[in-house]
Order: sequence, then structure tokens, then C-alpha cells
Amino acid sequence: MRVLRVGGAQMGPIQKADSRQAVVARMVKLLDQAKAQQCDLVVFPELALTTFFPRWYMPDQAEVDTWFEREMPNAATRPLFDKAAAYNIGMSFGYAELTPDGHHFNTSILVDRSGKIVGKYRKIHLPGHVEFDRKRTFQHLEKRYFEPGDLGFPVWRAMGGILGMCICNDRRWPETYRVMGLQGVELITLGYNTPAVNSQRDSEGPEQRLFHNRLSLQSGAYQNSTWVVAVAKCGTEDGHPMIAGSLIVNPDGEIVAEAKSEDDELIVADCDLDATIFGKETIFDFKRHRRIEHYGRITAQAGIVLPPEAT
Ligand code: ING
Repeated sequence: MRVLRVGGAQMGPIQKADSRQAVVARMVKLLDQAKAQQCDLVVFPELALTTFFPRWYMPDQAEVDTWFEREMPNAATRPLFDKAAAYNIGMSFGYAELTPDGHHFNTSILVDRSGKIVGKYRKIHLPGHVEFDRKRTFQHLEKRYFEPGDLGFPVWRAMGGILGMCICNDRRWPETYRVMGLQGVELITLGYNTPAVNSQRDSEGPEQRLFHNRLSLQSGAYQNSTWVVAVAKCGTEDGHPMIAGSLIVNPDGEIVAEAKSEDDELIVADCDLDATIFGKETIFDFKRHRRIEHYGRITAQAGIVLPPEAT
């Protein structure tokens, strides 16, 4: 048994007007709850320090850059790192990263029990669009404000296991889990900010969004025999609702913990990393069962190539 007690620190809405300091204070409170429940690792959402600013069209890059962090930790997040290290708790959380050489990423970091950043991931699957779209009831400008991640899907030996990270839309793409699965990942942490309604199709409401969230996470976990801890930033931000539904999924694809609220809420589960072994050695023994000679299209093509017309 290699049990990690993992806390999913779901966060309720962050309004545009909320300061980093006020947000970090909420994150520290969730760490306090995690300590009280003897958690080893706490997972926070995507873009955990700010409102989901890609919903706003900002033509002025200087304004866009106010949503980014130029260093990590920094003055605003130092209390979070100090508290986690004092509690001997590892954590992952997402934030908007502006690198010294001017690159903008939607980033997540893995911090070990001593407060050291041991892993970094930059979101690869960026949804949304680049230009203002008047047809949408709200914008989703991740392709405008972020560059695609340039670090691939790495995994790290940390917390006594093999851990990986992804971010939000990444969870909808099977390639995300499989690339980490092919590195032996045992637990994937991810955060998400998912609008409760579709800005283009009003038939897709929160129930279907929550279903697709569960479907994506449970499939990824089962098909790669890994734990998946997925944590929402949710509730209504400046009038824009986002789904909750934070989950912890076991390597059999079963949901073992699920958030009930649309606010700050800690969900907790004991994740035995050895529970990943059976699946990896039987039904998903990749080495024994995969036939890569037939998978070429997956990396040779981005989009669909249709078959020839019937003659
Ligand atoms: N948000 C959404 C997500 O993938 C989205 C965007 C919602 C895409 C619903 C497709 C359907 O959960 C982010 N931030 O990626």
C-alpha cells in the first residue's frame, strides 16, 4: 500500500475585483482544512489566483498582463507556500504565467512537501478563439491570451509515486492521459474553469457539462489505470456561472469523492497508488496489448482525412 491522502480544494467564484491576497487567504483556509484531515497533497483549480479572465475581451496587452504572475512564488502567494511547507503538505495549483522572455502560458505547478516546485505543466489544448466574437454571449479567449504549452505532458517521481498534471480542456482529449500513461503515471492532478453554459449552443446546460466532465475523467483514469483528481473553480463570477463537480476518480474509473457545493469545498480520498498496478499489469498492460503499427494517424494527422468518395 502506498496511500496518499489527497484533498481536492474546490474554489468558488473569484470576482474580477477580488485581490490575489483575498484569494490566497481562501486557499490557506482550505489548506487548514486539509491539515485537519491529515492530507498529504492538496489540488487547487486552474487559474486559481484570479477570475477566469479569458471571458473578457481586452485589446490592451498591458491590461491582459495584469492577470499574469511574473514569478512563482511571489509576494501574494508566499503565504500559501509557507503554510503548505509548515504543514508538510504537497500541492498543485494553476495560474497565468508570464515568463521573463515574454511568453504567456496557462500553467500548473507541483510543489513538494518542503514547498519546492518540482514540476511545471503548461496547458496544451487551448479552447476558444483569438478574436472578439460578437455571436457569443460571452468570450472564451484562451487562444488569444495564452500560447500552447511547450513542455509536453511530463510526469514526476514525487510524493512516493509517479505524478502528472494537465489543465481543464486537456481532460477532454484521450491523448493527454495516454502520453502520461505511457510514462507510468499513477495520479494525475488537474484544475478546471468550465462555463456552465455554451456561449454558442444554448442547448448544452450544466447537466450535460457535468456529465461530460465525469465521462472524460472516468475514461482517462480507467483506460490508463491511474488516479485522477479534478478540481473546479466554480460558481458565478461577475454574472457568469461555472460548473462545480470536483471529483476524485480511482484507477478503475470509479468516483470515490465528489463535491456537493458550488463554493470553496475540500473533498478528500485515500489514494492507494498500488491500486494502479493491477490494471497496468492486466487489461491495460500497454507493452503486451498495444499495436502501435496501426496507430500512425494519431500523430500523423491533426484533423480528419475523409475516405475517398464511393465509386
Ligand atoms: N474550459 C472549458 C473546458 O474544456 C470548454 C472549455 C467547455 C470546452 C465546454 C468545451 C466544452 O472545460 C477551459 N478553461 O478549458
